Amino acid sequence: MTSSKFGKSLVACLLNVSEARNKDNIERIARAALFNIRGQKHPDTAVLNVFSNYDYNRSVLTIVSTSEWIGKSVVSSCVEGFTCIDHSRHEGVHPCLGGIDLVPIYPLSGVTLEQCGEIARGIAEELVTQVPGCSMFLFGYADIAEMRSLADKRRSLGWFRKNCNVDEIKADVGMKPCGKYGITGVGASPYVMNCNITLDTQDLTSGKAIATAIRERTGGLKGVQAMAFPNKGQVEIACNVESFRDIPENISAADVDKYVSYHICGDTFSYISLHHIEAKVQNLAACKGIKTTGTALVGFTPQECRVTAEYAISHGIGEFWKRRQGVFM
Ligand SMILES: *[C@@H]1O[C@H](CO)[C@@H](O)[C@H](O)[C@H]1NC(C)=O
Ligand SMILES: *[C@@H]1O[C@H](CO)[C@@H](O)[C@H](O)[C@H]1NC(C)=O
Ligand SMILES: CC(=O)N[C@H]1CO[C@H](CO)[C@@H](O)[C@@H]1O
Repeated sequence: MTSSKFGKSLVACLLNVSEARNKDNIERIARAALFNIRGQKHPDTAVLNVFSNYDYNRSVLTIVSTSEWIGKSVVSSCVEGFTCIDHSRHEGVHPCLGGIDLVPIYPLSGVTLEQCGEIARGIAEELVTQVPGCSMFLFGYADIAEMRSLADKRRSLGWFRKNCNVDEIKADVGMKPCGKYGITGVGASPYVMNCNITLDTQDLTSGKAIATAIRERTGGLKGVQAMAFPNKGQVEIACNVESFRDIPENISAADVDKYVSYHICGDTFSYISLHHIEAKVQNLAACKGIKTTGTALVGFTPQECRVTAEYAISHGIGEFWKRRQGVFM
């Protein structure tokens, strides 16, 4: 389970919490990844990035650690989150089902997807023990029985619906969901990037048509999920860009440069390049007479995440996110 250069296996968790407007709470959740309740430091853990979106009332924390420590760090953050977030009071335009909405575990180096699945299941079990009343659904490599993807699970649970009733959901781990905690998705998969492209329009209908055109499920780009949201008087196409294990073998020469590849533990992973997604959205928007005003990567590409994790951990910079603030977004 070790990678040659850095000497330690590395795992990332892009923790999605349904809070952004209360900055103190976000700070507490981020710091909880780094220290246990007695204030002792978790070794080999860093929080690389904290991204809060005020309108969505949602934040994404990039927590990285070794496969040995990631579980403890993530559980510690989630316990803090469950304490300070009351999901029954949630307000925000982004869909969500839980105060801690999503706990995805991604391999960065020296660790397999199956091992990440075990880590994710361990986190789910530990959380329902430490926080009685919270509930989890499992996805990807943590969902050993069915291996259903996050998007699939979310659709079947009604995540995309407005005012979905969590009381009707049956949890995979823990009790029937309650209002204060909602239900949390815990799972493992190849790395997923979040990026968003802003359209210079207030026309949400056009935005939705563009999102449909690039979404894999409706015939668009491989590994891409997309939704359109109103944001600050414009429309934003928010995308999840999944890495996948294999590039289709019959891919044409013209399409090869649309993919970016990287290697972990003998596996090759690929994802559609952000430039390609951006160009595609620009084309579709231009046909409707709409300009795009920018593309933002929320967090890191998988390769950047690994290199940054190695740097932060080997230099003992747990609060790396504080150095980053204002630099990227
Ligand atoms: C943001 O969401 C949290 C719970 O998810 C809620 O407690 C809080 O009141 C919301 N903030 C605002 C200002 O609506
Ligand atoms: C590649 O093969 C798959 C299945 O074998 C097929 O669905 C797809 O259309 C093919 N793609 C190209 C570009 O030929
Ligand atoms: C969903 C999301 O993270 N939206 C962000 C997209 O990028 C702009 C900056 O270009 C942010 O303001 C949004 O919050």
